Amino acid sequence: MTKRALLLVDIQNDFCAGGALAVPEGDSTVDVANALIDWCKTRGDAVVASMDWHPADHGSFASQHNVEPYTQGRLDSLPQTFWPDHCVQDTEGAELHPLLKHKAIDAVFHKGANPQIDSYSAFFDNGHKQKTQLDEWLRHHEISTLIVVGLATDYCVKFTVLDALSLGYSVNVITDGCRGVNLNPQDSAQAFMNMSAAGATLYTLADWVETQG
Ligand code: VGL
Ligand code: ZN
Repeated sequence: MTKRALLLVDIQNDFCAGGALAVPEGDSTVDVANALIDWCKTRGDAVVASMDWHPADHGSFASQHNVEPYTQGRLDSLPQTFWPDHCVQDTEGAELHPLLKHKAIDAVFHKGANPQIDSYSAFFDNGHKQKTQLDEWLRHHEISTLIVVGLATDYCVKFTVLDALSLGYSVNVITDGCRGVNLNPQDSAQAFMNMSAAGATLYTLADWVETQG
């Protein structure tokens, strides 16, 4: 039996309504995530979460470069979108959404703590220089299949899914449990296509529940 985990990507206040980097309809990921938490807990699957977790002077913040949010630049010699200050460690904006069933979460993995580099993926920083503990935790628990939902489709969900696939996980993305920033209107659709082309299987929640029993 291959063991499975639900991975909740960055379902944090700052990516939801009223947050510093509010993703359109970001809150609507919470009901889908909670339904999957119940579904997974019933079946003995693990539930893990990533959290964007920046120091106040993080290099991805436009405020650190005196530029407007959402402009493009470079950080650690990589192309970088400069964001509004968001998910600052130990602030309310960095907390998990209050309606998310967070008591069900077995382990949380923080990312983005190094001020010099951004970290969209829950597995690696954007330069693939440093790894979080997520891969080791999943291996330790003999988990090889992931169910992924969260924020944002076109950044942290996409890069988490692509890294998971390259690490050898079987990855299922629940599309209605994800929402994107969409700096360009097609970014989320493009991201889902990239994930699918790389080997992820896309489901709606209804499809998942129907086909996986
Ligand atoms: C994210 C932009 C900046 C995300 C994190 O969670 O998708 N996006 N930091
Ligand atoms: Zn961030």
